[in-house]
Amino acid sequence: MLSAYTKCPDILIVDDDSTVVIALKKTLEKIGRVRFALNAEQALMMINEQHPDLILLDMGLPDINGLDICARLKQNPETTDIPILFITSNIEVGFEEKVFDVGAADYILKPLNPRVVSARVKTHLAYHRAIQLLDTQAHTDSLTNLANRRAFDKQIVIEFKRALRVQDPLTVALIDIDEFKKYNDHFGHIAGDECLKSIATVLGESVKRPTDMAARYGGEEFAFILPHTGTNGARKLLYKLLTTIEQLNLTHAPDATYQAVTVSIGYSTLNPENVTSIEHDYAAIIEAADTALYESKQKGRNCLHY
Ligand code: GH3
Ligand code: MG
Ligand code: MG
Ligand code: MG
Repeated sequence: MLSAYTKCPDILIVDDDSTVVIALKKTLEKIGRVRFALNAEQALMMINEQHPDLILLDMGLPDINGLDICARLKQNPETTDIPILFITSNIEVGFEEKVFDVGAADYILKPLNPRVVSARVKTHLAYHRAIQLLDTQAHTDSLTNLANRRAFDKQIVIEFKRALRVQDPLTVALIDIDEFKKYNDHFGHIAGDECLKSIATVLGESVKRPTDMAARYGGEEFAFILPHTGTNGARKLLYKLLTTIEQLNLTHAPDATYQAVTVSIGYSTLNPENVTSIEHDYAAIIEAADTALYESKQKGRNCLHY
């Protein structure tokens, strides 16, 4: 979670005047890793590939107007968060309004004063880091460090729409710790929290693709979002998870059914061709996984059901 906060910031300078680039580079190298582009086309390529933490953007570029580039980056969800500071000698009427209208964070006037540039860049990097940190915290469960319910709710909608668009299967699994009330009653809540963390670590490690998500759905219930995954693939992954958790051999309460802590799993796969309405069907896939989880509980726990 702290990586965004502590990493050396990447700064991109976009200016067609090489003397400006050299002067800025010298100033900003004390703050972060500095790259530069001499035109808009090169800049856009670098931004998409490297996702800088801050961009210093010349208003007057040879190929595309700086304002247009800024507007384009702000409209793209992938780049909208990157703070953009204009560098300009343009102080005509209405200029300030235009700069902020297109979503820039700030502007710096030429001739450049290195101390002012440095101070403004530091300020905006600090804002940017604070926002990133808050965003990470808002989407992370503080006990287990897994994605939280808010992150799950956002991601399931994104993945559902994507699955429909590319006609790709999507599996949702709900994973519930068996007889966890007995565990808490016997060992106490602090030990209960430790048990939740151990299970969560296994869950986090069992989803491997970058688009997979393991989340704490609530209490002692967890959820997986598995894009590009059909029923067979999901069954293999979830069966392995079931055994891995049992083999952790976390001693359960004496009155529990099994000696070790186990989980029950319910899962459901979306078949894109059968979908009739997005709102209804993405809730339906979670509901189906929940019904399947109930079946697993009914069948004696420590098992999975589709
Ligand atoms: P089942 O096998 O049917 O799922 O039984 P269960 O006891 O696991 O289910 P139940 O819903 O009756 O109880 C869930 C328990 O999980 C009760 C609650 O105290 C515990 N729990 C939920 N969240 C936390 C938490 O953050 N920390 C701890 N220690 N316990 C929690
Ligand atoms: Mg220029
Ligand atoms: Mg339970
Ligand atoms: Mg439960």
